[in-house]
Amino acid sequence: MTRTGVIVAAFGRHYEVELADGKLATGYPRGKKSVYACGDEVELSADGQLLRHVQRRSLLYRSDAYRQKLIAANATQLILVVATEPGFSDLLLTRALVAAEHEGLPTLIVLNKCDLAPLRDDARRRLAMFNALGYRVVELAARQDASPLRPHLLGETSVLVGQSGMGKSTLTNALVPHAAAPTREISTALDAGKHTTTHARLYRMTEGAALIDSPGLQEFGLAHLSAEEIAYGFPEFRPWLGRCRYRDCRHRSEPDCRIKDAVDAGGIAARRLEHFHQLISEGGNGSY
Ligand SMILES: Nc1nc2c(ncn2[C@@H]2O[C@H](COP(=O)(O)OP(=O)(O)OP(=O)(O)O)[C@@H](O)[C@H]2O)c(=O)[nH]1
Ligand SMILES: [Mg+2]
Ligand SMILES: [Zn+2]
Repeated sequence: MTRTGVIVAAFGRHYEVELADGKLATGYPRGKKSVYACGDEVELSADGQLLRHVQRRSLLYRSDAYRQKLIAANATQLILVVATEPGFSDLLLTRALVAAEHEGLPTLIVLNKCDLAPLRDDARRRLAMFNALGYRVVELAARQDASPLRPHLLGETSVLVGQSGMGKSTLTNALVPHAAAPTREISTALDAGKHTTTHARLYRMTEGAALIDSPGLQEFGLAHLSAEEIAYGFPEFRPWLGRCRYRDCRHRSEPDCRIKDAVDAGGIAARRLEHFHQLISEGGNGSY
């Protein structure tokens, strides 16, 4: 007899599955290569073999030329977590935003550790570019009070993504009673050369909401996206796409480039165009 459930923890070779009756079961993929992610709705056999996953509403993943790394399935919202310290990469934010745009996932940015006031203004300045694009930014200090985020979680399955040490698990513990997600001081985390959170886990919240905590990441490859898809992942580029003189314009130094015009006119941040060039120069995105 087959059973259905939701993957609430993804360890790679095995999975924790929450069955329809609320009980937990262990699920094993059939092949060596696993195609399942935290958040997947699955069917499994009586002995725990994962048979298939139901069609996904969304799949957030990253990839390089060789493989894909699934982050979460069926999330309805991406929450990118950055902090006043350690410093964060704005290029990584752009990467994750492009992946989310491609999946049609709304994104919210959390600026954590706002108790470290001297560093807050600099972080705010670096986030202003994203805020101006319409991405919401919520400021908080997870160690003191996570409530500014609560209204944004209602009815959503939110996945927390960000570099190691930004406070994703601290935030999870503040929002989910009894979550007990492990957290660690940054220095010791770096000494160990490892991220504190080693696998994604889904936590149920009240009122149908869920929160997925995921391991910190340094890379967010987009080899699965074509150059056109990457360009479309920059919402501020969209009005201009297809309107440059050359159909294959890379928006570098070509004449009559609408994107460059928009940068000159102040409608597109030069930094975002730099990010775009970085992303399409990485290969795996087809010709452009
Ligand atoms: N000052 C301050 N420190 C915080 C805050 N939130 C988290 N931290 C600290 O930041 C460190 C890293 O927190 P974690 O929650 O483990 O970070 P993470 O993003 O889950 O890291 P990975 O699991 O490695 O991806 C811990 O020492 C936390 O106590 C905050 O609001 N203010
Ligand atoms: Mg963590
Ligand atoms: Zn152009």
